[in-house]
Amino acid sequence: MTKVGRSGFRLGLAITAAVSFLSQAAAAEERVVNFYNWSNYIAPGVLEAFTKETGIKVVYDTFDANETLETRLMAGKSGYDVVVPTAYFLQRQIKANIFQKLDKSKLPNLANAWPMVTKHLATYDPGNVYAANYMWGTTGIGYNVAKVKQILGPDAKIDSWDIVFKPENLAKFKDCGVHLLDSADDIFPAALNWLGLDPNSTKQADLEKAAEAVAKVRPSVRKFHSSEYLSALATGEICFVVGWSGDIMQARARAAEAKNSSGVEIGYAIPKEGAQMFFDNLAIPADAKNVNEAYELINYLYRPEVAAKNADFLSYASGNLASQKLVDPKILNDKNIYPDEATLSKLFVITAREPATQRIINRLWTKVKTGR
Ligand code: N2P
Repeated sequence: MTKVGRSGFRLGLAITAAVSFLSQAAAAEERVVNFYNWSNYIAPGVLEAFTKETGIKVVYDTFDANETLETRLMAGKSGYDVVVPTAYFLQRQIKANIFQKLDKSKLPNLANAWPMVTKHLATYDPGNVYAANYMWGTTGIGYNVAKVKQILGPDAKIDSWDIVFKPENLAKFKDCGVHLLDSADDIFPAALNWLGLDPNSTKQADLEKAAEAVAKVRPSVRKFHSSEYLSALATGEICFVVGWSGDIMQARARAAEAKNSSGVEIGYAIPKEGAQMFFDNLAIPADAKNVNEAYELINYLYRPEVAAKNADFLSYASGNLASQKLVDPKILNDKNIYPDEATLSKLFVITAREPATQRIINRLWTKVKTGR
């Protein structure tokens, strides 16, 4: 009994060893890329098609705030191979040495990049050494068309930040539901711009005025959040948001698809006083383990047909110029997605903040949100 038991045990060990050897061999062969991207920021099917073609498995994870990404990257050993920081975060992250220089010989499809965008990005990443633009967009106002008509009258137009920052205006939307991005770097510049101050201001007194403007409308805000508003707008659960262009237009598309059931129509406005234009970019962390796979993924995302698929589905402009001939004309001709010259002249960009300024911004933001 003991004998049999012992040999059975030995056999068991031998099998376990063999199985573990085989699975290690398989693991050594399996190619993986860990991709950490914004939520609602890739067209369905893109990553699956990449895996099918290359055999590289994509471990996909999402975030909805630059601060979340930055905390993980700064802590080191994030485990990510491709990440998507917004340009004004990228700028200081480059200084903190958390990215590797891109080997452009491994990214032939960067020849498709849009020079207008590459030039903008160079103000954050001189020489475009560390990053390639993925998508870009604006921070504006999303609204439920029927609710706006019902509340403000049939001829009402949403075209000014007055609707957000005059407390008596935003209060009208309180009951049907208001969300604001949980992003100080989007909301404070909008408030500064509305106040007639420099949206890029780093003066404490200016930032305090912006915080005060947001604090005054806070009683009308149901939630500060940066991804939930997409479906909440589409289903009619909320009627008003300060959010990102493409997310709001994805809500519009989703509501239109569900037309018979929800009947929700969504509008997006770039206010006449101006709005922020942001650039989100593909970069490889310095300590990435799967660097070749990261290059393959970035190069794949830069194929014109892949970039066009993303622009079509996401309603964000792609940093890929060659993709434009493949983008749905409805998307390409939508000035809220691909702004024309007149719209572009109203847009502003923000630059990286010094740590001291960022600390002030973060403190004011927490205070505004919590009311303390
Ligand atoms: C995608 C939002 C990306 C824009 N959901 C934020 N930079």
